[in-house]
Amino acid sequence: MIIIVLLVNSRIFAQSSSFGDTYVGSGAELLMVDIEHSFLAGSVSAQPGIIVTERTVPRGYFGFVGTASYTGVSDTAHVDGYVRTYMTTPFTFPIGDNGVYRPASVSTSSDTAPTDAAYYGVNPTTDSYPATSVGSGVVNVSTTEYWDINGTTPATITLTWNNASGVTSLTATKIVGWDGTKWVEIPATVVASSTTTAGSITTNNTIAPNTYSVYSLAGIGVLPEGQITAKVLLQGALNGTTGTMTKALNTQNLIPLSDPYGLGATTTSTVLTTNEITDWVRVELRTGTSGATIQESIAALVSIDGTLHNPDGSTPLKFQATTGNFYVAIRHRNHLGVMTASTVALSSIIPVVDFTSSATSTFGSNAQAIIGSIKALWAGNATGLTVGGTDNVRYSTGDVNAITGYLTTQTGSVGGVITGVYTKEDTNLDGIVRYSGGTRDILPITTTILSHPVNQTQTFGFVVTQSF
Ligand SMILES: [Ca+2]
Ligand SMILES: [Ca+2]
Ligand SMILES: [Ca+2]
Repeated sequence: MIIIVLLVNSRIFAQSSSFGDTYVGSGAELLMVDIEHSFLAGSVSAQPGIIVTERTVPRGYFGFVGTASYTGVSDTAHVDGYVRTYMTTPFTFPIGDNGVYRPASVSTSSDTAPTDAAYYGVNPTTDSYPATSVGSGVVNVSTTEYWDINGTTPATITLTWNNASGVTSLTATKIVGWDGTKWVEIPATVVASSTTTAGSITTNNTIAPNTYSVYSLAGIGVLPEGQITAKVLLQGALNGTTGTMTKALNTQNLIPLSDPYGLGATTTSTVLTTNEITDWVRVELRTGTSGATIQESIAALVSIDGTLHNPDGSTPLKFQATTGNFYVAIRHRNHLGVMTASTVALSSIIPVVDFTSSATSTFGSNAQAIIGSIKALWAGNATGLTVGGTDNVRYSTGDVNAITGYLTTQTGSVGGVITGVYTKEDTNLDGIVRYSGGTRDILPITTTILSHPVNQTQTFGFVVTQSF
């Protein structure tokens, strides 16, 4: 049953001179009962375009009753003022201000206890809701907008944002309500399809709209964690034909669950399996002349296609640093590292650092091996990563000796074979260290030395040095 609310002191001023001139005056209510109002074409008693209702108490309202609905809402066609819903079904208030459509929604309302809402495209501080008066955990209340939502019927409340709202971090964005003296957080969850330029957030629980005077967004302008989408391939593990890397260490359960660089990162076997991880790598943010100063280092996991994952399997990579310009270096325990040619800006726009692509400029010359159309870190650094130094791959008195020495120590003979190990002397990352045979670990060393573009004469004495 539909209860039609009495229009007390009903004074509807429907001016017809131009698009958007319907005005619902003080104390009046223009009701849409069981009809669909077209904001583009108008309806029986309302002009198309923007409908203005009186915002000052006693207010005017544009009401929706029964099965009423609307179409054609936009920045140039909505209600500039108060909209009221009498419906139990979820309702999005077609409201805006200053030529901008900025809806809010409630999950339910009621014939006998309707809910109304208006959008104010102004700094709440100027309307006596100071953005700087905040409760625990609330930062950066919006200084550009708020919503007045009123009623006693409990409902979940959804607020929206657009590119003018200043949202920079989805995780930082909150719904806040003015409790009479300050803005307090109302537990809410960002709707999954949201981006920083268009999105919405819904309270986790139902709430009587009258609980708070007005509602707004907080966490506006908060920078997200610094994030980088990154990719790198390891030549020693790479199949040049398929362009993907082996995950032999993974399938043999040889990859340690704590990172081998001592950075305190841990992962799980599930993450390693699910993401087809080849190995751990070390990612550095560097500053200073030639990126000589390491500002931050994290351990990451590289999957067989080169994609870097956080230790929990997620992407993009997350850093403590949230803003700033950094050289990005990716290093590995037995490959030569690579670094960007110039600094990369950490910001709300997540940069992409793809070291597998020849389009990505790298620091120094011949920074990586070129295999067909892709690039990969130079393999063969069996002596291992020197964090504070510059590593190289050299034949004698170097990386070959590291392998022969390891085998001699472990097996008593250079000709011995060790299986099931996770060690820097395993240059092709197959979990085996051996000196001879088709999968011998000497091979990546000689490949790096003999294929280096500067080593035209292909001498074994040539030393390949990390390019930064
Ligand atoms: Ca209110
Ligand atoms: Ca070396
Ligand atoms: Ca090996």
